[in-house]
Amino acid sequence: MTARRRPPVLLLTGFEPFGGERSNPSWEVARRLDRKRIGGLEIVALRLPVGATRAVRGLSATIDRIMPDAVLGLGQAGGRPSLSLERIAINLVDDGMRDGSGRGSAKERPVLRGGPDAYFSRLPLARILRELGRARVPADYSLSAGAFICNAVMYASLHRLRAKPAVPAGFIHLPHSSAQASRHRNAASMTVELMERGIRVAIAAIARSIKASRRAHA
Ligand code: PCA
Repeated sequence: MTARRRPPVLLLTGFEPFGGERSNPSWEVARRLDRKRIGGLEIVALRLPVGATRAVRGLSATIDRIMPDAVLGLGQAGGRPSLSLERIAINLVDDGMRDGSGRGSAKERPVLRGGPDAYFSRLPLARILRELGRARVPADYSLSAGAFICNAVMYASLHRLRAKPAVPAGFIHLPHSSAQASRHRNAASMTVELMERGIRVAIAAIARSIKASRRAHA
């Protein structure tokens, strides 16, 4: 008997609200896409806490359990004017900001003791940026995902998948949503609908690059 192959799965993570906000567009978008199929990839959404240790633990356990074919992390970077395609994640947590539990502390530590200094994104960034441009969703590269929880999650996903180089993994930061804009009058914002459209385009680009690399190795 041949086992039926499950459809390829993309793990899409978002975060709980933090910093006194009522919502976090990263989870708003991930939640809307949960269980959808995009480019043949089935989306599994996961909501992460804004605490480095808990977020990394939850993410790593989910990667081990569902063995995704791609991982895309989303988070909020308030003040950025467009979707930020992160290029690198570093092995550093500097959570001088308060975390979601309200117990922030300014301690520097590695994301994972003994891990390499940094990982590059394994998403097809050029393809994603090109297709976002075509779809008229504002987007740009960002050199580094910072040194807070989003960076820790990007780092941990790339570390967890280090022995599976064919699995694309990386991170995209989102601006404030329009719903958050009244609290941040001088900062750029976007509707959740536009961000969702952008993330759909990004996932479709990831799906195409997975297909292209499978064809190349067939
Ligand atoms: N943004 C924060 C953590 C959670 C989120 O959505 C960050 O950029 O690290």
